[in-house]
Amino acid sequence: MNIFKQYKIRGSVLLVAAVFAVASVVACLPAYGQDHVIEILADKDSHFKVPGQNKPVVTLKAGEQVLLRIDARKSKTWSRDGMVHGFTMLRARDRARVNTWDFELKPGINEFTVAAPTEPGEYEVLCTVICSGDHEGMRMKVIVLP
Ligand SMILES: [Cu+2]
Repeated sequence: MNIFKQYKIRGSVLLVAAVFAVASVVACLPAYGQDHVIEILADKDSHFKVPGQNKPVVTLKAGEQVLLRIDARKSKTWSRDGMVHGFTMLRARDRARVNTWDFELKPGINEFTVAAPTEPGEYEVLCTVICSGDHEGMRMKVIVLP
């Protein structure tokens, strides 16, 4: 192997390493500067669950940016496009939709960066995919603090 060829190989190794380093940084970006990660399980028994809670309640501060990390597990039925649950939020007082909080969940981890409503109060998350006979009961409370 001549020196030129060696340099070439070393160069491509460096390039691959550089690309990998940049890709890793980019992959971390959505979580950068995020301190409020909310973990939710959209379970196969058609219930939302929050680790460490008997009844799932999520508490947010008005307007704060959060990273929703939702682990979705397939229930008895799912939508044609392969989504196993939905996740949409309503204002409890008048059932008005919070437009930015409307997601469909594929099996596995789903991550969304989203701002909490700016209006404090009580909200409700509903599943929007008919995931089983218990789908109607797939709800979770969200409390937005001032
Ligand atoms: Cu569901």
